[in-house]
Amino acid sequence: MRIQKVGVVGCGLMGSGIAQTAAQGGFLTIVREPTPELLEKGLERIRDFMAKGVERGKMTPERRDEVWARIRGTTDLSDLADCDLIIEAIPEDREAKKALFTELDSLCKPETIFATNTSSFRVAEFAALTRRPHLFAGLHYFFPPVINKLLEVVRAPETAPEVVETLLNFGRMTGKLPILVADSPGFAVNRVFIAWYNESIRMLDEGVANIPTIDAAACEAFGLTMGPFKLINISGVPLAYHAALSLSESVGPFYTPARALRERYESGQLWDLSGEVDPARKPAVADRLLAVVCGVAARVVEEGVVSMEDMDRGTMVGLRWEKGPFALMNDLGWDRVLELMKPIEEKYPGLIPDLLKKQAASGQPWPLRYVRLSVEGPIAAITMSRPEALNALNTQVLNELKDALAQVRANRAVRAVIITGEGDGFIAGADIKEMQALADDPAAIRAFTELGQSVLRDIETLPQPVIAAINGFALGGGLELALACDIRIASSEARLGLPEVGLGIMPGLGGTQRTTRLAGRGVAAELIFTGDLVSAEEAARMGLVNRVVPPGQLMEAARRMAERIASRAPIAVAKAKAAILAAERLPLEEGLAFERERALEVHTTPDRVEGMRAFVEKRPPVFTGEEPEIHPE
Ligand code: CO8
Repeated sequence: MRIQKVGVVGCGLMGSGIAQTAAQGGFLTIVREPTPELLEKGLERIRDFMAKGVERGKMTPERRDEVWARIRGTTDLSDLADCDLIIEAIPEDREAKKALFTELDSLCKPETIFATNTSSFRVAEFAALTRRPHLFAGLHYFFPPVINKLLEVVRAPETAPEVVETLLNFGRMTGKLPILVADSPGFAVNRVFIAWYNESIRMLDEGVANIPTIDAAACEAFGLTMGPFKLINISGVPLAYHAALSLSESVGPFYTPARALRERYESGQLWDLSGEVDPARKPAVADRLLAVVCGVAARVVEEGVVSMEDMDRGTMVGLRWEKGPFALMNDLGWDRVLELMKPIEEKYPGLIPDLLKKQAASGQPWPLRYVRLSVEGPIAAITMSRPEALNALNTQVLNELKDALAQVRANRAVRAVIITGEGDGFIAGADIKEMQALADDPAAIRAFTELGQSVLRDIETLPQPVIAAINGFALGGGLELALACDIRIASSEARLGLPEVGLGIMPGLGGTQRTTRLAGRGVAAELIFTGDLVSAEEAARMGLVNRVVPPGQLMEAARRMAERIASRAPIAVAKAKAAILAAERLPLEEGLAFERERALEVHTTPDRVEGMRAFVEKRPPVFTGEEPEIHPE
């Protein structure tokens, strides 16, 4: 499903930002407000936001003009009739939304996808009013939509899988980090977020601590710069109140707005943030918030709304928490988590779900995965899936990648492998935060470096060819990983480099060796000594990348190449790979001898018989990868 033209209905605070991100993603975008005055105000919002972006150096004037040129305004809903996607971003008024979708359904071409940005209503309720529930989903943006990268893609019961896939891709192309959630009240992240601030205010109600202490404890426990009270002062008391009220009606009384929140809402006043932090009271506040958040997060996952990994990602990216609830629980360990849960279980019976209790009883940490392996026919795809850190390589990721490679090695049906990254980055290097924590322990840094080198060597020595589909930043260890692959295809938007010396370190995962072998000493020296990032085109000119394709065609190009490789004789390909690698270490005479022996081995395979026979019979060959029979003397 191709999206080229996007309609955004409503150009208020959310709609204007949504329209800007769509235009930034390269989509022709039409915004609609019902009157010329509202439309002008909405367009002004976009112009202002982009002007601020230019002032702050986040956007060049050229980029602003280019984005602006893709935005049109209208007051006439029928101008949206031929849009491929329409995103509704009008105020949270159920009847108004119903009327809008009914009208759009009769106006728009049958294949237009509809998405609502609602945060309070069920997507299915609106989908059911149209003749296209399979083309109906939610796109739940977070404030401010241009800056906050989180996007919940809401799958209603009838949403077609290809629509979900299209919207996930649309989100990525507009610079968002999309997570997939089910159509349930509050979706995923707000369930946790609202529980977090409402519980903070309840502690104020109960006199557990004062506002500065609760804010300070929340900041420390979740690695934040702003606690719940300060945040609500900025985003608005009415918003916080209504969001809690709405969840209390749909999910249950646990979300009933805390007394002080209701009072603030009724008085129209902000919180008074002044006062002294009481260090003695901080631990009790932090413990209670951690317990509530972890319990609710596990409940939302148990309900099948979201995966554990996406819940963590959503809270980190959308709420700026340092760690998600599941990673937090893994860090705390079950003894501590259960100790935290005890008083919460008594206070809110039934809040802690069986899922959490069962996992605790197993004694095993939550099985969070950051590397996804999928095998379709003869092609394995390995996706580095830690987009909140641009897929940076930490010990856990390296271990998971090692496992995935071992599975691929053992699977004889796999004949080609693609490695790519989720989100904006391919891999932005080794995880600097983890390395910083290990830095004073030479043995730990050595172990990390050896693990990284061994995983990259696993890629290099895999019998199946490996294609790196470089979708974004390939930096430091990320470029080193790509260089360990056999072939590199890059998106034209990818940026590559070895910036280590700028961090006071040097490449340690093969950057000095593989760059030199592939592109020569001059290129290696320039990249490594300057630490400069280069474009995909420059990298191709340097010989680091085989080819460059437009971003939307990257995976298709990688897949097509993998399919061609997979259609060839696998033993011939594997032995040829070994011989190509040998060329890097052997003098020519020895290399030729190595090649000759491999070629003779390949000559004895049933696939050689099949390949030549098929040529003579003028038909495509069918290769099995069967090993030759060994006849003992
Ligand atoms: N490690 C950890 N986190 C990272 C990394 C990384 N390498 N790269 C990005 N992230 C995180 C950021 O911290 C940020 O998260 P948060 O907001 O929570 O801090 C998130 O990813 C998004 O990144 P930015 O907000 O920075 O995104 P921008 O689009 O503004 O910038 C860049 C993108 C230019 C890629 C920028 O993130 C950057 O410069 N990253 C670091 C790149 C780098 O220096 N890589 C080399 C790392 S060192 C290495 O790989 C050495 C390997 C060998 C080690 C051997 C040791 C002996």
